[in-house]
Amino acid sequence: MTSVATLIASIPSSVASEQTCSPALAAGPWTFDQAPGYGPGASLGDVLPTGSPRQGSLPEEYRNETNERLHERIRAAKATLGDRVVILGHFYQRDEIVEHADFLGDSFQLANAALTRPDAETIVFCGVHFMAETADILARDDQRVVLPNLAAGCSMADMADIDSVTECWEELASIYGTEPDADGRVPVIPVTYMNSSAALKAFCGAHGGIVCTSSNAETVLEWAFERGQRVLFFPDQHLGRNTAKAMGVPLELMPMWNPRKALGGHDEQTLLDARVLLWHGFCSVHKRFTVDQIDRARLEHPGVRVIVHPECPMPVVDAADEYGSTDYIRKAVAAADEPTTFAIGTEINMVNRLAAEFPQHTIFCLDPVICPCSTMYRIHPGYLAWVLEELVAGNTVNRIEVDDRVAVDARVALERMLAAKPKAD
Ligand code: CIZ
Repeated sequence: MTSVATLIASIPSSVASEQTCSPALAAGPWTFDQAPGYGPGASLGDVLPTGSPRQGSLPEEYRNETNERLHERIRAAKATLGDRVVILGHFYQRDEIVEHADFLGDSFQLANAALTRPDAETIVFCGVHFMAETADILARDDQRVVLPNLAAGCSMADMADIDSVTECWEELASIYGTEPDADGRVPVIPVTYMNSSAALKAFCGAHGGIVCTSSNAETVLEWAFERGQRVLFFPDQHLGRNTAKAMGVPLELMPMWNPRKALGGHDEQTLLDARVLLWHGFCSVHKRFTVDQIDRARLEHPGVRVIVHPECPMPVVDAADEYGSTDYIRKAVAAADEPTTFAIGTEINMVNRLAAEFPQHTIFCLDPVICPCSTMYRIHPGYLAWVLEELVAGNTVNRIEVDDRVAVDARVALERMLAAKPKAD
């Protein structure tokens, strides 16, 4: 199976826009290091959020190095560092990075994996910014977390910022008040998806709320409904809607909050009746999946098993045979005894890796256009070689350090999440 990076590199630039979702994917990520507006965010055109870190130029010796030499340099630096470093690779990373990772998994599994390597002084997180922040919050005080490219952010995480959520919270308090009902349930519980800044996790920790992942979202909503009359769910509207709908919450009781409008764009009664207030965030990769793609897969592959991620829009989740987190998808494929055709609606690096790992099955991505998560894709072997060789030289570059005041409250919300086990476990 050809890696996604090799596949993109092999497409002539004149046709790249038809076969990939962005012709810019064919360029080395350092091409954009100095571009105005380039920074955390899923599309190369996203505006840099205020205060977000800038990568700066990757030294030329890494930009001009062949892939083969970069791999040799990564292996040599890793061997020199030994147990002092642990490299974590997210499921959505390119194969050229995953081959150097000590652990492969979702953000939650990786944050836990780092804890199993107490000798590691440095955790090199090949994922995106919010994942490195979470690892830093959960890591020991003497461990450092490094993100190889600081521009590897998450546009969904950037769609909810602490100021807009705080304003929303205050507006809600003006309607709901702050007093619990006769059953002791407070008016509203904040729930943030793992894909959010440390500041929002801290907001949840400080306001009786919790963090969820895509694997334990239902358990977390149950937890929240035991303690609150309603839930304010951010940033991913789709995960919130799909999960609450599966739990029987009617769609009309799930208004979407628009931070640019007074009362989020609703009248008071709608907000009073609401069970789940959804933020307007979404994932740029998962929103590409459509019901048409599912219909086509069923037409072309009778008997196909369609599994999609809960970050997909509701009609797509409804049309699929199953839905679940990356971990769910992996386990479902691994558990299939008979050779099966799977059409998967999640990030393409993960889908192609599953296809290579389970050759007894036919596995393909529902989206025919090659569209990796473009911020995950910014972790190129050049950046990994650079951060590792700097560590060998005694320098820590690209450290992600969450302010202690934020980390304390964020840890409260994360610990509540750790206690909320996924339904399938
Ligand atoms: O938590 C993660 O790693 C993400 C982004 C999704 C998932 O389903 O695992």
